[in-house]
Amino acid sequence: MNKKKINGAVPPEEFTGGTISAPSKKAAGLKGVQVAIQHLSEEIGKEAVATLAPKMNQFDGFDCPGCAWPDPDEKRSFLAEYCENGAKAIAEEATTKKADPAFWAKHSVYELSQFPDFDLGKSGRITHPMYLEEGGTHYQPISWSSAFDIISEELNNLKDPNEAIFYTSGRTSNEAAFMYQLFVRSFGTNNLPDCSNMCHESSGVALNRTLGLGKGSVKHEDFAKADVIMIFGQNPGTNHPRMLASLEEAKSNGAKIVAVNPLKEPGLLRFSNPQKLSLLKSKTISDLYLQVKINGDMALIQALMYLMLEAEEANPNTVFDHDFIQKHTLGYNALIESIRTYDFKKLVQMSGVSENEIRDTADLLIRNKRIIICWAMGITQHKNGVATIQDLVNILLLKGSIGKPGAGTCPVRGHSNVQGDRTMGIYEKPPASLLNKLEAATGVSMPKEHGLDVVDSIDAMRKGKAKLFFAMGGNFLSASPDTHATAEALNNCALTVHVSTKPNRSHVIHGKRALILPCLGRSERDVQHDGDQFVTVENSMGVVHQSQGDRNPASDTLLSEVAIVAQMAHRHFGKDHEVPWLEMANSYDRVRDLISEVIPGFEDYNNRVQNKGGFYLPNGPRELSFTNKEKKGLFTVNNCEALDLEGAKYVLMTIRSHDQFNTTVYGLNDRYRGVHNERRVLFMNPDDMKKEGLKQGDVVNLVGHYKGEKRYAHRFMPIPYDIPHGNTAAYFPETNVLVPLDSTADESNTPTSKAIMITLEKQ
Ligand SMILES: Nc1nc2c(c(=O)[nH]1)N[C@H]1C(S)=C(S)[C@@H](COP(=O)(O)OP(=O)(O)OC[C@H]3O[C@@H](n4cnc5c(=O)[nH]c(N)nc54)[C@H](O)[C@@H]3O)O[C@H]1N2
Ligand SMILES: Nc1nc2c(c(=O)[nH]1)N[C@H]1C(S)=C(S)[C@@H](COP(=O)(O)OP(=O)(O)OC[C@H]3O[C@@H](n4cnc5c(=O)[nH]c(N)nc54)[C@H](O)[C@@H]3O)O[C@H]1N2
Ligand SMILES: [Mo]
Repeated sequence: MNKKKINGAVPPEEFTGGTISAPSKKAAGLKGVQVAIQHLSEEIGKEAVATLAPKMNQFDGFDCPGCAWPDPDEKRSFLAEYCENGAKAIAEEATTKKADPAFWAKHSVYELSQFPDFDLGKSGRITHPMYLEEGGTHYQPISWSSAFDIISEELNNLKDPNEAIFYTSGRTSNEAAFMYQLFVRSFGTNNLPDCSNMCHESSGVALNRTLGLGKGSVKHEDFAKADVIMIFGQNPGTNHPRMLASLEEAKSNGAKIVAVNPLKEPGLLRFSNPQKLSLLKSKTISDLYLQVKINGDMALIQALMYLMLEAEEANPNTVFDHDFIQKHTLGYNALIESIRTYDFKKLVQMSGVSENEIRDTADLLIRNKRIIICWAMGITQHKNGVATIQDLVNILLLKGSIGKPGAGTCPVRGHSNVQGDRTMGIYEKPPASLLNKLEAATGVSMPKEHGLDVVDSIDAMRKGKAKLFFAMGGNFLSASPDTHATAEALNNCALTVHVSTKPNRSHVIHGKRALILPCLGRSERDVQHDGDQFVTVENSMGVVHQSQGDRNPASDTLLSEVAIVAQMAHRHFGKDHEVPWLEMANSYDRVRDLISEVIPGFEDYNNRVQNKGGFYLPNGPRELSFTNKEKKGLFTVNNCEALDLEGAKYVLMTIRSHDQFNTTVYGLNDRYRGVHNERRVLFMNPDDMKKEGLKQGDVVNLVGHYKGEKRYAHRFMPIPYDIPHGNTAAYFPETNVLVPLDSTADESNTPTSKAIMITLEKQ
């Protein structure tokens, strides 16, 4: 399909005047504390910093709206269980700046579309519901009741409920997520795409198949008990900074840490813990740093399994845990047969890692028993993401490293409640058991046909098969692949609606009519008819706990996400509907009571969530009870193939800078990688730069190649960086325009954001 380009869909392609320095050799430390305080002071004022920061991630405070790394179950630092990037996340939400009706009157939608993402986000908190009428140039304030009238009118205009798409980002609380999916299914569709489709979906598919649960098996405390921790395709120094404290503890208990990453990320090299008085002393994190080629991971894992099998055959019963394999697994012989056919030399070469380093790593796996494997977007956002994760599981099963202390799977989640949202039923492919329980508990009949994920939703909107787009949080336009295709999709809709805290590009690339519904943030007090409310969230390790803000809301007009869903549902279904929507929003205890009835593991929810620190959800693999089809830990045979360059020259991975949360740009620095005041950079191998005749300060266009089509991202500054030959990196979302909509991971349909085939065009 030919793409129509909509002006303003991509941020302005202008440089901000960057400087480059040598990358840092360690993460956090005093500089981290200083930057955290600076961000908070700029957004909320110096005085407020002292009262806000200590509330984050404490037992009686609110959950950090940043990442999903868990809080320690017992000890919580007196200084506050937060980090530099958590502080930026909260500064962003608690800002005193306002995108109020005067702001929207001053700037037309077109004008706002020409703002850089940084300026758009920094314009402040949205204070009132805003409406863009058909053909309108400016958003105008509208009452909540008129906004709900418009939504209901457009829902009634649809010929089929499947013409509506209901997206969710991962900050939504359990209560809001549960209400939202109930509303959507009561309306008649399972079109519930979420950010997870672009994130850890590959983990969900692989783990469900092999272990029966799409979540990780480790607990926070396992880190302190591990012998070996492998970290694949993850940059915790920036994206999960509190994980570094867990790694530090693991190390002081004797664990060996192996990082696998095409970039030498400073957070994985050395760490100085800002919560300790020995601030200036930094500690080494990784014992081995395997600088794989982009997507060289599967070759590396298979080379490791080859060496493990060799050692096992030389000394039977010393490497593999045969007791475990016999009792708890299926498919061992087939895997061993396939390992025997591996071409070791070829795998080494495909991985990009030296044979010596691979042998050193294999030794660690051969000699030790308690192994944790962590991974994130460097693994999931590849065509073979599912298969690579299945191979990671193979290693753990061979070692019996599942369901015992200090061992297991650790897919490190992104958004702070992305895991909880899925648990609550935000899923386009709901299991029949969920639908049956919803029907039994509410008396409303639920749609059985599976719905659309992110990529398929975009396709449906582009083709005019879906006409209403509703987003519970997030920034669909900028986060999704193929920006121009996504813009066209939103543009095709009769109505686009965003429940948001701050302005973003999805508000300015809109349907015929558009609404912005402003909601409370995590740190804000939530008072409903029956009094003060708290919400609950689930972290990356399956702990469900309370979160309660106590700040005054950014405006009196804001509604909570729960109230927005309840009022929208009440308006649409009328007062005689089976679900008492408004009463549930009056007291979230009622929402939790319904969750108790419907979602396994949430029995007696209202009582159990009173526990300090919350409670663990049941986790089959952790207890060696596998609920997949085979009822066993399943070995799989996975085929290792080289990336198809599509005739292009370089592979591009799209990554996060240190100063952003997904599409929210906190600042223009990527301090650890030595980039200051600039986002339009291309990290390149110095030899490759030489070959292209490029020097620092030159400007190139990135040309994406896929199935004979070309895509362009203009004006990037190549900078020499320690990255494998033929590999490049640049930031998301500026490069999303290059991610082809139909280039997705097998089975999970996750966009392949870490492997885009490009050539360079010198300007
Ligand atoms: N401050 C902050 N925190 C965040 C976020 C944020 O944007 N800012 N985002 C949140 C979300 S939603 C998520 S999902 C997580 C994301 O957390 P990460 O997954 O750490 O995020 P990315 O920046 O995408 O980093 C991917 C890492 O994988 C490496 N990589 C890329 N390709 C490959 C490959 O082929 N093989 C290997 N081995 N490595 C590869 C990159 O060099 C990079 O270090 O963080 C969450 N936390
Ligand atoms: N090229 C490329 N693309 C990617 C990725 C990549 O690595 N490379 N990563 C992918 C990943 S892992 C993810 S998770 C997605 C992220 O996709 P999204 O979750 O859709 O994007 P965010 O940037 O996190 O959403 C930010 C917006 O959320 C709103 N918001 C913030 N807090 C709240 C709140 O409390 N409630 C509500 N209702 N709204 C709030 C604000 O208006 C803000 O502008 O992007 C994906 N896209
Ligand atoms: Mo994510």
